Amino acid sequence: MVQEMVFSSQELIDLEDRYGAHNYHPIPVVLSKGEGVHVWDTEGKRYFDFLSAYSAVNQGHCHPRIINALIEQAQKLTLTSRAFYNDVLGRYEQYITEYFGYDRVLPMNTGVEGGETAIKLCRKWGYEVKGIPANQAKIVFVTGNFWGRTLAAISASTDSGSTANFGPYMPGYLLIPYNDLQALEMALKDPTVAGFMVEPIQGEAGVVVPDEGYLRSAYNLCKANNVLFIADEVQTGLARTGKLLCCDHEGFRPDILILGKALSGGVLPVSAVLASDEVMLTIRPGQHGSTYGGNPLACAVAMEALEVIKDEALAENAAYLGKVFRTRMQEDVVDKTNLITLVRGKGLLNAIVIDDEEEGELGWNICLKLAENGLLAKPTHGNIIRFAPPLVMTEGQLHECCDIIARVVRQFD
Ligand code: IF1
Repeated sequence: MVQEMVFSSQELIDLEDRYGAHNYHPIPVVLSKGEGVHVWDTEGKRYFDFLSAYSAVNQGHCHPRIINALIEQAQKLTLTSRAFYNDVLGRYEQYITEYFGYDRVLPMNTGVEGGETAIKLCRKWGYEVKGIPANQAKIVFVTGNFWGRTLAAISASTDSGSTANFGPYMPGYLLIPYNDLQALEMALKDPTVAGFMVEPIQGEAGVVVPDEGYLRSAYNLCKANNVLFIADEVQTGLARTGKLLCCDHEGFRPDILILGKALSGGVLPVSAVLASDEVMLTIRPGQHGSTYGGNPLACAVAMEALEVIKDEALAENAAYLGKVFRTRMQEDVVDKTNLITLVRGKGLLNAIVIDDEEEGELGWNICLKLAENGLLAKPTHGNIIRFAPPLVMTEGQLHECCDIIARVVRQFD
């Protein structure tokens, strides 16, 4: 065995800078180990992970049951392609469709592939079931949406950082304001609209929570206009907001449900699109797919990741600890400093908004200081810091983290 070379954090950062694309600007911390709510850097410093890989490790880093499922399947069969059947996919398809209450699932890999698949399904349904004239199907999106980095995804984006100099863009998209039912009602009058795709809470936009009842009313408007409601629960799903799905807070089932991230507990990319027979069976053999979509390894890992969510009551824990977190932030940060204007979120998907009009370095500098104090978070849009720990956190750990956040923010006040 080659003697493993020991690199310092700085040497590892320099390697990425020299040889990697510069498509990220990470917080300067180099991680080498993760377990539960903690991660460790190469110098052995321990941190609370308050980003959870953007809600991909809801079950905590390297959950033993999920890792064991990975190892067990990895020693048997990892990938067959869909040219042949295998002995895991069918069991997984039954398991996940019964778990969420849908007729069928189309397995993919990344969240954005889930979004692309949902749009293709919706368009196909629009032409073949709703009867929209060829190539005229439209999808309604809301401003501030984020569902990935592909050309179809950025074509819906209203963020210049995501769109500039990547044109031309995908046609057939309508954009309306988030949390605006009148605008949606107007848009749905267009008979060529096939679907409305929305995040129940906008993650990238800065944990933007719509008014109570918005989602349910939007769903009702879609039903009234024979339009499919597509829920992008890639970030809000899988117990993150205190319910299994964020849409569960308003008691309706999306026509098309997109899942990703924590579907694999942060072990490998697994996404899924769930829908009814009427929608799903509009795609026939050879009309969609992916080399790794539904591979045995992903299916085995995803089943265990979903079991863990139920067995460890992660939704209930997220609901309870979310209330504790927002109360602590309100009392110890918002009410005690002039710096933070508000805390918002649902379950353990929260954010604090900094009163920093020039959207400058304040969010970044606070996150650097949080890292020094053993808590990892990253700002979005400069003045918003998202806080999303793994859902396995205990109340004691959460209070310890709130103490760190309050102490650090007060230093900047
Ligand atoms: C990055 C953001 C979060 C998502 C929703 C689909 C996808 C995402 C609601 C696509 C992905 C990731 C992408 C990642 C950082 C992270 C992110 F800041 F970019 F926007 F979470 F808010 N729908 N979000 O949030 O899933 O293809 O990535 O598996 O691009 O830096 P993916």
